[in-house]
Amino acid sequence: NYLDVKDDRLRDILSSDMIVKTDFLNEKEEESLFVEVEKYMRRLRYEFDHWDNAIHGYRETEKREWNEQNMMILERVKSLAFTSNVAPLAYVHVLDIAKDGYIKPHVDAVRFCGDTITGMCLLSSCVMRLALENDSTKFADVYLPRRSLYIMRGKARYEFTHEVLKDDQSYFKNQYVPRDRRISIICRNEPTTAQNSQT
Ligand code: AKG
Repeated sequence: NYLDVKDDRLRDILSSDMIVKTDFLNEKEEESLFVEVEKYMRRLRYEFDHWDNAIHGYRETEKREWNEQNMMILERVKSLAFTSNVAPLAYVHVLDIAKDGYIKPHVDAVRFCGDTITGMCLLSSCVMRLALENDSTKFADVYLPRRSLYIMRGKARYEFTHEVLKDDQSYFKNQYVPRDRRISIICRNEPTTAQNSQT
């Protein structure tokens, strides 16, 4: 199982709102996505030095056009992840974090993104920690193997912060999960007006 959580209430929430599909991509598909994004990514420098950023050691882009094979993979992601009738955003977020990069706890802004965040994990496995935003002592660790897809929605998306652990903290059920360069290809949907009117 990909979820490590002690609290029963958190387990209930996250078993429906944080789903991981192991081996969502096969090796050829991973390579095909990698080749297309690497053409652009390798020209960028990793950013390390902004202390107030949620992400350290990263480079990123938003991508709208994909080759035919990769478009088919993205269609598979969207039809699996976006069950509500909220339209997916046209731009896909490509995030490349270095071996020593990491993502600090944050909740994605409700102004820019709807109830579902779904990401394919390329090149490296990692541990994602989801903690209750109003009580960070309550958290769950999620194992995201290389080539998996996660679907984070509803309460997991709105009420929990998410982070990707640094290499020296990268443990799942006491097992070290080595961090390497990792690329995530993330689809989000349109913000919902109901969420926006609360802010
Ligand atoms: C974000 O872009 O807000 C993330 O936390 C990215 C998560 C990931 O790399 O899968």
